[in-house]
Amino acid sequence: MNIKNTALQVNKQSSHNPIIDKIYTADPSAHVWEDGKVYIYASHDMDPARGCDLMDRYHVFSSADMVNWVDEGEILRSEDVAWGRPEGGFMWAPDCAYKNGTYYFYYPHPSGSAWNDTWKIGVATSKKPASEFVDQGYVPGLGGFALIDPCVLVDDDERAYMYYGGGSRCEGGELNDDMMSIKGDMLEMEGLEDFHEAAWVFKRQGLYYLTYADNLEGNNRMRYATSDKPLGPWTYRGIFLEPTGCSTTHGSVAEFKGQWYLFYHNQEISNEGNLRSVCIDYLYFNEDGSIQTVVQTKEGVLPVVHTPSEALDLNRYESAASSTGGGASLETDKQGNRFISGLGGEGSYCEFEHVAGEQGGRAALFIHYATEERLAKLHLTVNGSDYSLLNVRSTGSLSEFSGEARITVPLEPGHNNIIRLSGGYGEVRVARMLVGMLEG
Ligand code: FUB
Repeated sequence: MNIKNTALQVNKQSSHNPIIDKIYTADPSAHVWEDGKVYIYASHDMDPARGCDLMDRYHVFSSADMVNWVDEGEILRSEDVAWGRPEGGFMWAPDCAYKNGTYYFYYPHPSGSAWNDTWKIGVATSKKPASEFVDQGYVPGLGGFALIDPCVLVDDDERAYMYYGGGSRCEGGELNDDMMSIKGDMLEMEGLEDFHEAAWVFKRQGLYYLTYADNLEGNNRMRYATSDKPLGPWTYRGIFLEPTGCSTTHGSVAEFKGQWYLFYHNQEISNEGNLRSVCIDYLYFNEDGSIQTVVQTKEGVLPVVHTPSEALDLNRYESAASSTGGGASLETDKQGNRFISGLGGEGSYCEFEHVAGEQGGRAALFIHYATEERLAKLHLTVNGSDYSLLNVRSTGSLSEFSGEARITVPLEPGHNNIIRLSGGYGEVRVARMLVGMLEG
């Protein structure tokens, strides 16, 4: 069953915490999908609450700027789950993953009346991020006591890993390509200190982070550990979220347009531990990759400013440079933002391969750059054809990526267009290229 209940909150200065105040939400799992928006998959604390039994009717929330959030409506309820416990309820902390054109929504739910001994991880799928989910059953071979809080990481090489855990035990394992069954066995995650529940795994600069709730009586905190492998062993790194005032804590970490955020919940609105509300605050890393303690605020976060290109109603996507040469190279700054430097020397270049041209036709390119030169240039070729010299103007510094060069070029149908930017006309750094197909 899909029930659409769209409510848009507009024009706020900052997001304010809690960010969702129309219904009670908890356990936020945040992801940035290919449409450039950030989505929150949350638990729904049904009001009035009775313990955590009645949690049901998952909603998804989306935002293009981190401040204005759209309730995309309900996506799944316990009545839709044919294998679920007859009494319903107990739709606990979910997550969502995207692979090969399908969104996989993972949720913990008991299959029997003895709820805490019959947990399973259900999977619902859709071709859309926030609607039309259909339950596909549960992950076979897994189940039982405290098997809650699934989280799925799709790694850069497209291999996917599932983690879950409650009752002080956290396990992880690789998913098969079907995203609904486990390859081999689940393994206990080694090296975590005081794990309670709420596992969340993300990757930054090649390092895997596993965050989780600890066991502090009545006031769980969030801790984390890191590893250079997706399934550990893990090195414990510390506490990064102090108590929120709520007996449970559960969060996710995501990067949106170059800034990292913590999504978590508190009980600020209701003052009841089972009527919780999702919040967002900034999350910062130290140079050694450790996470600074998150400052919990009432103000929340500021809107992410749209560039002129994003204001255009285009079906845009970001294309990453796949190769560099002639002295140009791919670099990462202290905030983890990637850019291409060394485009000053003659013969230097960066190339974007596999650029999608959809059915073929005109495409607007938005090249985001930084330069100190008053008037530098980049040489553009498309599919081997000499196309244009692009003028780029000073942004004041080589770390100020506020420059945007827009040009429209023809692309071939399919996914094999090659766009090359060559230097030799003044030092320019390129942060990213956005591509939007134009009609007509
Ligand atoms: O929301 C129900 C449960 O409370 C979650 O599964 C836990 O992580 C805790 O937040």
